[in-house]
Amino acid sequence: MERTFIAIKPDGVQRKLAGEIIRRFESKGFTLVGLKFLKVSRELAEAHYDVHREKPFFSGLVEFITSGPVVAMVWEGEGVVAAARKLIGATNPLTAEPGTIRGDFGVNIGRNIIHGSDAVETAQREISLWFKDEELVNWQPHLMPWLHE
Ligand code: YYY
Ligand code: MG
Repeated sequence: MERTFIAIKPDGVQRKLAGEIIRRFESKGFTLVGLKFLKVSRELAEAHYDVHREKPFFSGLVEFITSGPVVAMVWEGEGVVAAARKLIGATNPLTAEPGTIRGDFGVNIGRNIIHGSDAVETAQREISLWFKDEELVNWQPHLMPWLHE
């Protein structure tokens, strides 16, 4: 079953949006398989955003993501990687559609509340970067027959 890595960034945590965000993923029908609350080290932040190392916003991004606690999660479900990106909305909250997390709660690209893996391979890389195997829970939610034919 497909899995994706989701992180509620320090602004989302400070703004008390964690419950609302988790509710949206739950309500959609995805399954939580990993969750932790942590202050991110510079080393983890730089590894996570390695693809953006040469970008002008990289140092500010690392500074921001290490500035306060984040909620790191792994969610599971059919097509969850792409569907989570839809729930999250466009990178810039100002242009993100209303109804998406960034569209509903954000105004600035540098404070866009949440991270979601952009592809299945990226998700696998990010999940193994943030979580040990034994921190992920394999379980079968009882509502599966009500979500799938
Ligand atoms: O995957 P996503 O988070 O939607 O965007 P990315 O293009 O991967 O950029 C990662 C992160 O960097 C973004 O969430 C905010 C920040 N950022 C920025 O501060 N300024 C930009 N011009 C582009 C991205
Ligand atoms: Mg990205």
